[in-house]
Amino acid sequence: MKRLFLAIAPNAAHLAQLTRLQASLDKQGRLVPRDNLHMTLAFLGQCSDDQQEALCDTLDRLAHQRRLPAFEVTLNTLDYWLKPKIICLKGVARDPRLISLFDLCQGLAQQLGLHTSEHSFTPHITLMRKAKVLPEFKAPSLTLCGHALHLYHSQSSEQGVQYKVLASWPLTA
Ligand code: 3AM
Repeated sequence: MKRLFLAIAPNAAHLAQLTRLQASLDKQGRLVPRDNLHMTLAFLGQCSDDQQEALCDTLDRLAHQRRLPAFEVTLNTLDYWLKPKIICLKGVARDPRLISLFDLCQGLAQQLGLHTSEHSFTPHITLMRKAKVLPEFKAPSLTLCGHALHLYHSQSSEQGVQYKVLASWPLTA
């Protein structure tokens, strides 16, 4: 079994902006390493090899049929989420293509008997975990263009959590 999730990776320019933003956060928490910064579309939980294969086959087919839409989303608000104790840069899913990609990922998870989100979708990138308080400054605005969907394997090791990309699919403009 592998702990998997589907997500979008920020490009190099966005990573630079995000790490600058992280540098200005109070050090009361654990910064997410640069290589781990991502925008989750579906946390899938523990997946068997069969579930992973079925997921990848379906996403291969949808990508081939150009049914995975590219999208834009603006993340411009810093927020502190009390329950998971994270600080994130969040936005609102206004682009219908992003909403349909989120619905598609959640629908696939449901069909395969995997974890689905019980919350409404708030696009966000987690910047800090084990955070104590929300910093009081205005966030920069960052517009992400989603051009690829990635399947990540989340592995815990002594060095911390590592995310490895297992598969990627192009999103069609
Ligand atoms: O994009 P973020 O950082 O919010 O919080 C975890 C992270 O999301 C989330 O999956 C992403 C990759 O690890 N996650 C981890 N465990 C989870 C759970 N049990 C979870 N989401 C929901 N339920």
